[in-house]
Amino acid sequence: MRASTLVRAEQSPQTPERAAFRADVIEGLSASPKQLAPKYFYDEAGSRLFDLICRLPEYYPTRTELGVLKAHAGDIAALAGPGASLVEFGSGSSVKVRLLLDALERPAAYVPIDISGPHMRAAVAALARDYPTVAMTPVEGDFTRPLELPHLGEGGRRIGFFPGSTIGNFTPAEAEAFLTHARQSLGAGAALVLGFDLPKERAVLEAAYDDHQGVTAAFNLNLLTRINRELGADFDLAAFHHRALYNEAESRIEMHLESRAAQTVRLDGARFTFAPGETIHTENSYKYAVARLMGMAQAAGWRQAALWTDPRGWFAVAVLEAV
Ligand code: SAH
Ligand code: AVI
Repeated sequence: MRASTLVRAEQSPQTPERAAFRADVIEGLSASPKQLAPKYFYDEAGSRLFDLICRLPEYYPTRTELGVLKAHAGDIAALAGPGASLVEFGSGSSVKVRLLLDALERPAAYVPIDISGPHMRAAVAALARDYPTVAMTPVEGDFTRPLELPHLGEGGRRIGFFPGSTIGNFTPAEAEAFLTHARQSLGAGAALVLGFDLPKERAVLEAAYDDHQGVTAAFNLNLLTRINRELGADFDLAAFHHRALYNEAESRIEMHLESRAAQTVRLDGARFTFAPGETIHTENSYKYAVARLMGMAQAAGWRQAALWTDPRGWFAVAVLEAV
């Protein structure tokens, strides 16, 4: 089989998701500055790399949030009440939800939502073996778009779960819109357990997003591998360099892929030229002060029922209730 035939074979089938990916990549590489949406990091390789990131010594958010959740799982269970249903936005490997499932009184259902379908389904299959009495209905999809949630029974409370500081990967306007839509889709009487990363020293932040082993660099560069494989582009990975910098004025870590030289990349009939040092902006990770995020939550129709941080004040978990 010739190489060109192979490329075409990998590009099929032309699903609506693949067509949207192609359109977004062409639009993002045509923009100035060039940009790509972070939701596209998560193909199967990207999801595996994210799991490795969570175990890195420099990447404090996962273990810090796990500490806060462990300390307050009982408080969350008391707020949720018996027979609650959990809906996790961006469930990944469904690790943190185990703390809640262990603490809740007779949890009824778990609905993980994730764009990375095969990775989510493998995680949920393992979870279902450990929690056989909890009804599990995974939903593969983009949580920034209207999604049909499965019917969740009427018995217990609906609890949204949005950990990991994934809210920080939205712009502030997108984050507020997400909080509004989450409240509407969870419905009256719902609560939302929201984990978010707090502003801190530049050195700590930049190390967390540019680790010594180069795992975060591989995660960032995997986006180009994915575009080559799924869309037939010809990115030369060796010609791009991972960059992570703290933009203090915007209170966000930015990840970029920086072109090492003048070069042209082809995708379909289009050609995208790069100057040396020019970047593709691939991710923002906002670090919100508590007051700012609680202001956004309030504007989105939520009130703060509880809020905890770790002893260093690096990461916060809030429980919000629909007003
Ligand atoms: N909740 C887990 C995983 C966080 S990583 C934790 O806290 O550890 C972010 C997860 O969100 C990934 O699994 C990714 O696939 C998913 N994700 C990112 N953007 C998404 C989108 N727009 N729609 C649905 N899932 C998304
Ligand atoms: C999923 N998200 C909250 C991670 C973050 O920290 O913004 C993604 C990530 N990017 C680089 N490292 C981790």
